[in-house]
Amino acid sequence: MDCIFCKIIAGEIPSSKVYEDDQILAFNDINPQTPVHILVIPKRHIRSMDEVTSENSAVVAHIFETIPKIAAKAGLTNGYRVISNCGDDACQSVKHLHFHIMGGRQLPENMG
Ligand code: DGP
Repeated sequence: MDCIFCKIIAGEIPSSKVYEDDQILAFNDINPQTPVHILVIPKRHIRSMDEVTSENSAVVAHIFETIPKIAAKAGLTNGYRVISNCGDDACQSVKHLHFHIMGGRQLPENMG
């Protein structure tokens, strides 16, 4: 499958990993927009939020259970933002479900 994030999971493309377990991987965004900018992805390919179903949503729950630990480890003691871009209007550029953890400075109130 021609998916950049699947290649990162397979170790075919290097990444700066910050967390990994049997279900998910977290690594630093190659183009950070905030001092801390981490991507969290399921190891199983899910194209976007639109493809989350009752059959695969356990991994999404696991991601959200793990995000606070990843954020704490990254030093985000004063808050952070979690974003998932879905589809063209949201400018989703990588078609593998991912959650941006962004923080390390005061973020703007406006998100759109
Ligand atoms: P989105 O626009 O929500 O699809 O964000 C995709 C993010 O993925 C974007 O912030 C840049 C990041 N990205 C793309 N390719 C790579 C890569 O090869 N390595 C890493 N670490 N991040 C990547």
